[in-house]
Amino acid sequence: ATITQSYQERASLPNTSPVASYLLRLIATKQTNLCVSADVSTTRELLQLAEEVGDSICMLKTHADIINDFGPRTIQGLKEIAAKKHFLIFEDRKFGDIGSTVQKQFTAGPLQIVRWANIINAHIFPGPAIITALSQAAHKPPLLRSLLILAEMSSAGNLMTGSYTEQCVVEARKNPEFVMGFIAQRSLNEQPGDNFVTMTPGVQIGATGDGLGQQYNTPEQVIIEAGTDIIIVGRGVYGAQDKRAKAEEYRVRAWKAYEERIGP
Ligand code: 5FU
Repeated sequence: ATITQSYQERASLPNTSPVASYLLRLIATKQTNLCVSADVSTTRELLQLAEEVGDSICMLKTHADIINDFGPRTIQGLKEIAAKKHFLIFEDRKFGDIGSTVQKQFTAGPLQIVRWANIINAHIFPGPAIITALSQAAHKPPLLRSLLILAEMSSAGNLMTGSYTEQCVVEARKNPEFVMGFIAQRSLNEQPGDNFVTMTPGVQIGATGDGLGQQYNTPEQVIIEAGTDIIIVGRGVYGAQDKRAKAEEYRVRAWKAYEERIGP
C-alpha cells in the first residue's frame, strides 16, 4: 500500500489529516525525511542547533521541559527559524492522563505547547478521550495542530506490543482529521485506505544502544525494511562536532533509502 507510494502522492490521498498533507508535501519539496531530536538544555543551544540543521530536516523534535530557560524567547526564536527554514515543530510531550488534565498541560503552564508545536504525541493507555480532549483544546481558537499516537517504542522491554499497538491503530482510524500517524518502529498502514505517517526514533549509524534501554537501527533498516516515513535522530546528530554535516549525512541516507523503497 503506502510503502510503494511517494510522499507527494500520499499528500493528496483522502483520509489524510491537513498537517500530514502539509508535511508530506514539505518532505517531497525539501527532499528530506529526517527529523532531528533537539535534546539540549538551553535556549541558546536549541536555536543554534535549529539554525545549523534547519536546511536538512522536515521537522524538529523538542522536549521543552528539559530546556533550563524555556520561555517566550525560546518560542519566538523557534517559530522564526521554523518559518525561515521550512520545518515543522514536534513537541515530544507524550501526554498520558485524563482528558481534563491533558488539556491544561497542552495549553497552560510555563510551556504553552499549543502555541508553538505543530505536532504533539500521546499515549492511549488512559483511553480514547485523550484524543478528543487534545483535539478540542487545539481547536479553540482554531490552530492547525495534529497528534501522533505512541503505538510502539524503541526502548528494550517496552510493553507497547500486540493488542496495545493494534488498539492504537483502531483509535487513529476513528480520528483521521486530528491523528496524523504514529510513533512506531514499523509502518502500521495495514488496511486499504490507511495513510498514516510513521515516525521512528531509535536511529543511529554506528551504535546499537546507549546502555539505558535505547535500541538503535540504521536509516535503511527503518525506512526500507520496516517501511516507516520519517527517521528521528537525536545524539547521532547533536552529539557530533559538525552537526550541519551530520544532519546532511542522515538526510542523504534516509532519502536514498526511501527512493530505493518506492522504486523507479
Ligand atoms: F517515543 C520515543 C521512543 O520510542 N524512543 C525514543 O527514543 C521517543 N524517543 C525519543 O527520541 C527520546 O525521548 C529522544 O528524545 C529521542 C531519541 O534520541 P537519541 O539520542 O537518538 O537516542
